[in-house]
Amino acid sequence: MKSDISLTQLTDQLDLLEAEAASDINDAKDSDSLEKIRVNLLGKKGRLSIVLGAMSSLSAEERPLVGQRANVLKKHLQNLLSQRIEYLKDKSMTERLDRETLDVTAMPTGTPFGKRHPLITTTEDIVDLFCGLGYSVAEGPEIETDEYNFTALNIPEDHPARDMQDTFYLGGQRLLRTHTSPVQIRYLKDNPPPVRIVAPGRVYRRDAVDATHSPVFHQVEVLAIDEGLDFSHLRGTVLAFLTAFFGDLPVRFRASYFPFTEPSAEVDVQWRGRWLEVMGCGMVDPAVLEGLGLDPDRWSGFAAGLGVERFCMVRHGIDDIRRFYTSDLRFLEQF
Ligand code: 2U9
Repeated sequence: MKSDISLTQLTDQLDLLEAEAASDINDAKDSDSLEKIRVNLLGKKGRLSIVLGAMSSLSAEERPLVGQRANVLKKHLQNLLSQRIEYLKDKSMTERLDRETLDVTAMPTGTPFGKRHPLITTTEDIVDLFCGLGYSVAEGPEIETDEYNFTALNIPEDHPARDMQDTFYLGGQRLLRTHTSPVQIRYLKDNPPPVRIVAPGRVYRRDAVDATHSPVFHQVEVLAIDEGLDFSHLRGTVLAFLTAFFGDLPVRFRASYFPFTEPSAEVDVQWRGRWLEVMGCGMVDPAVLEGLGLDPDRWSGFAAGLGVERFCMVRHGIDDIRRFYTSDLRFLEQF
C-alpha cells in the first residue's frame, strides 16, 4: 500500500533537505566526509531520490512543479559541494605551506664537512710535481711477496730489513710491503722502458712508535729508466723537485748505501738553519735491471724515495709523527 503525500509536504521536505544539506556541507572537515554527504544527498538511494520517488502520488499538474524544484535543488547542492571541495583543497595546501616553510637563514645542523688530511694533501702535492716533470702514477698492493719486496730489489738474505724484527710477515710468502719499490718492479714486468713513474702509498715496518717512527707510514718513490740516464739526471730531477716543494733552499747530496741503487745518496735540505735529511736516491743497481731481464749496458735509471710524514712535518713544523694518526680535530682542523 502506497502512503499518499501532498504537494505541500513534498515542498516542505525539499526545503528541509536544502537547509540541512547546506549546513552539513559547510560543516564538512575533509573530502571523505564531504563524499559521504554527497552520497547521502544525491546518491541513488539518497534523500533527493527518496523525495522524487514520492512524487508518484502527486497529480499530473503538480509533478512538474516538484520536478523543476528538485532539479534546481540538485544543481544548487552540486554547486555547494564543489565549492566546499575547492575550499578544503585550498585550506590543506595553505596549511601544508605554513607547516613546511623553510627558514633559509637558520644555522645548519648535522655533521660538518670533512677536510683532506695533511698527509693526503702532501702526497698529492709531491705526486703532482713529478707528474709535471712527465711521470705517471703507478700503484700496487700493500700485501706483497718476499720476491717483489726484497729479492727483486737485490736485498740479500741476510739484510736486516728481512728480519722478523723489521718486517710484518703474514705467513707463506706474504708480507706487508716495507716500501713502494715492489710497485715499480711490477710495473717494469709489464711495461718495457723507457719508464718514468711515481709510486705513492702506505708502507709498513715493525718499528716501535715514537715521535719520528710509526709502523705504518707513507712513501713516494720515483723511478726513471731510459737509455743514457746518469747521475746528473738524478741530481737535476731531485733539485727541481725539492726547489718546487720547499722553495729555493740549500740542498746537499751525501754518499750512502741502498742494496737497490749504486751509487746511492741521501739528500739534505737546509731548513730554518739546520740540515734535514729528506730523501734517498741513487742509480738503479745493474743487478736489479738484470733481474728484470733488462740489459744494463743499454738501459740505466735512477730512483728516489721519500717519507711523506717527514715532508709534511718539515713543511708544517710538526714535531711528532703520532699527531697524524690520533684523529685529534684540534690538530687536523689547522690544515
Ligand atoms: C726500483 C729500483 C730502485 C727506491 C729508492 C730510496 C732510495 C730511499 C727511503 C727514503 C725515506 C725510504 O721512506 S724512507 O725511509 N728511500 O732512500 N728509495 S732509492 O729505489 C728503487 C725503487 C725501485 C725498481
